[in-house]
Amino acid sequence: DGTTYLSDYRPYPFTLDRVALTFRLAPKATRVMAKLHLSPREAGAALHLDGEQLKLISIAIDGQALKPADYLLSDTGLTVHPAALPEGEFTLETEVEIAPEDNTALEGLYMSNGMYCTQNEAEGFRKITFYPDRPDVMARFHVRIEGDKPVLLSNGNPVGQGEGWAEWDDPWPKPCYLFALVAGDLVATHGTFTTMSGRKVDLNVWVRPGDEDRTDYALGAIQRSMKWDEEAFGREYDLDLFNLVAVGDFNMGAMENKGLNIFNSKLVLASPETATDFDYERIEGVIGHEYFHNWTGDRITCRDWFQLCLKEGLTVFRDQSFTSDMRLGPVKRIEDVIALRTRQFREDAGPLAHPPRPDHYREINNFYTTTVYEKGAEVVRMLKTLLGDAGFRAAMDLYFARHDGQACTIEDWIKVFEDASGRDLSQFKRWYTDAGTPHLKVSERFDGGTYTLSFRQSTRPTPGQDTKPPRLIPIAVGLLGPNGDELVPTQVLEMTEAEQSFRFEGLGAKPVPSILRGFSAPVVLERETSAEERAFLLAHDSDAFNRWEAGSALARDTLIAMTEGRDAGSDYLDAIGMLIGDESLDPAFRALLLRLPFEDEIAQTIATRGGVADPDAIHAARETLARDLAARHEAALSATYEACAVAGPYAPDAEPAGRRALRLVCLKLLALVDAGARAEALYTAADNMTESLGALSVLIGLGKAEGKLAAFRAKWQDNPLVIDKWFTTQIALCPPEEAAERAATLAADPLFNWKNPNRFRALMGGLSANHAGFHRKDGAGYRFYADWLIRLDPLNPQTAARLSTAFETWARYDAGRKEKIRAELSRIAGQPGLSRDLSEMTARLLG
Ligand code: B3K
Ligand code: ZN
Repeated sequence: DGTTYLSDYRPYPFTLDRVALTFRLAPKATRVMAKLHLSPREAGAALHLDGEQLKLISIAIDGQALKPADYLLSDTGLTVHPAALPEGEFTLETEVEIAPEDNTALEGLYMSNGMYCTQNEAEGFRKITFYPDRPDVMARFHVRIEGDKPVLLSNGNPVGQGEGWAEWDDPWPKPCYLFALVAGDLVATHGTFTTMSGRKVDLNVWVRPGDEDRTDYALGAIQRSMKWDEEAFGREYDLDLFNLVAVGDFNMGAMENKGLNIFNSKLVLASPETATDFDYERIEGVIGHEYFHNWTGDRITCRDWFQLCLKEGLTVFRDQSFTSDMRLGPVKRIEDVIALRTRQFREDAGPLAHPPRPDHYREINNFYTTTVYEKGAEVVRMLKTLLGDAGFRAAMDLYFARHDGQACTIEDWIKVFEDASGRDLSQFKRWYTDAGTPHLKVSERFDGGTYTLSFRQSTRPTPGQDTKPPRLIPIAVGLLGPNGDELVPTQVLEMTEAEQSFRFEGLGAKPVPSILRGFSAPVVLERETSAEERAFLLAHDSDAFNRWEAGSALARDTLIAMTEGRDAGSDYLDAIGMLIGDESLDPAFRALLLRLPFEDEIAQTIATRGGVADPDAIHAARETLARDLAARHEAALSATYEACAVAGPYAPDAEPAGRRALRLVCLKLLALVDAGARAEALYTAADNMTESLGALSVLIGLGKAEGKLAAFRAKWQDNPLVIDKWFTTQIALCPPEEAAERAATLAADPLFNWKNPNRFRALMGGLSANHAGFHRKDGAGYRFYADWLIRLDPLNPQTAARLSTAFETWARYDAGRKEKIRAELSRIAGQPGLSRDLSEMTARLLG
């Protein structure tokens, strides 16, 4: 049925050490000439090359044209019969024709605003030429580009250029998914970086003319990434040139092609007037991520796509560490855990659950998931926790030394950590092979000076995995005394059994435990605990993560009690009050404390505890709690709002960004008592997008933004990235009952260029982010969303499939909503000619 299995892996029977490619560019008929230097690794093997949607013009071996009987051509590739192959080394030359302009899927070679560009991961290269399109075939590429564009780029070093042509040579062997070509009318912002061994590297950020005034931040982020990777991992850049290109049509965030990173323009272009603090932080993080892939991805790549988390989990871990060092570490950790829980725990709890290393797929693009990326990063973080900083660094050094230039597996990776530490990590490996989020139930006993913490771990069944053996869980624990002092500083308990107890001796009084400090393992902690204890930890815990966690657990429990009509008490409101104006706490940290849990997160928690999530009740509870919070603490919120104003010109650094974040949280709450007066004033006064969009968002929530939205549209209509925000924000934050209609109105707006992935995501993502709006009882949200997935699928299956994950939570809701979601999924599944991408997704979603 077209399923690929990990267990079917076989090495490629040929080696391919050199490739020469010539591109003769034309929008409707690009010619690609490929010369592959091959030699057999086993006698008598047929030569199979992947290829899709290619028009074969010619094919020859060692200069001799092949006869039709020598090979077989199919929809998915080309196979040369063993009898037509020479015995030793040989060259295979093909010429094919492709039509970049008709490539709406944006995989392979396509066009964006008149510019040629490529996206080959995972399997796009087979849409460019006949080739063994698999990551374990690594070759040196020489590329000639002919075309009437002023800038012609590929990987590696430029080795010649003239009017209408350029040649590039990449000295580093690489799999074809890292091949890139860009040709267009582009301008560069130039910079340099001197590496730790004193080599000068030229840096270019390439953008469309007119965008060059928004590139400085990206250039600085490249320089900071290069420096950081030298300091934190001892990794030096390995070419004399590093090019980065921004494109407007891109299916995802960015791509780590060797020496030629290609980015979605929203992750490059930034100016104070057009980008928010959040955008700046993401730009720096993603630029870091792609740059760090140069070692973890490019120099050491994956043997096959099942090993994807080998490069992605590790590289996310690296970019998180980078951001943590560039900004506020504890705040970054909390943000990452919020994202993990809202996205990955949700995936792990639903029909799409899969291990960080899956063992089968139909369409690999459907496995670029939060489990592979973010959970993959958590698994690396746990290795670091288990080995300690020095042990981790030693293991990483061994990984680079042992596997440079290779295509590796998770087994290779684990072996490195075993060899570096002398430990047996076979139980730990289950984190890679088993799906689902472990639940950790905690109980405690205090008895004659001995304090005992007992844990029970269990993981619910996930699709295809019914039983889950216990995992090795690192549990970082500290104990606090009754006055809030740290009695026992953080230590890492290693849980290996299904049930296990740990004792702490010689304590004078019953301590208060701070468990899972820094979120030391991606698990759901279940602990019967009192609101008093949470408030105590919120006031005293020395671990910033657990401090925040105590506050957010209080908010969560309060909200859940409210949705169930139980008396929620005032513990949360009492506890949070003292912290609002506490100058000893970072503003960014206070902003996180004051931000109520997302509605989707509350729904997830309710479902995890066995309840049925009611989106309307959740929305109402959150509104009510916000109102109560504002009314109760108006004075402190107002004082903090004033105190956090940032003077002087805008800077995107962590410190002023944290103040703005706190200020905007206060603004949002204050709007519930001042009817939006402060938001009106801030919107008028703001000189940066963070504050304008923040103020506008508040007014949208109050239903008082119509005039401003129209003016905003008129002002920014020529800036696609700002217009994307305009689409998303008004749908995501408008009153839920209006969301579906608003989405429909905006879908008819001439600015809704739905073939552009950013714009499509802006609208659909806005709708799915409006939890109660998307899950409107009558199903209007579901219907609208499904209609558009059906419409997009024939053009861009990858993006359609990706967005179908909005439906993964259907099991949380009442029978009526469940049925409506399932009906939409079945309707999508029944479309004639549905893509492999979307049909795999609907099949898995329906279970
Ligand atoms: N490696 C790319 C993702 C490719 C996604 C293909 N569907 C970007 C990244 O993770 O850095
Ligand atoms: Zn990546």
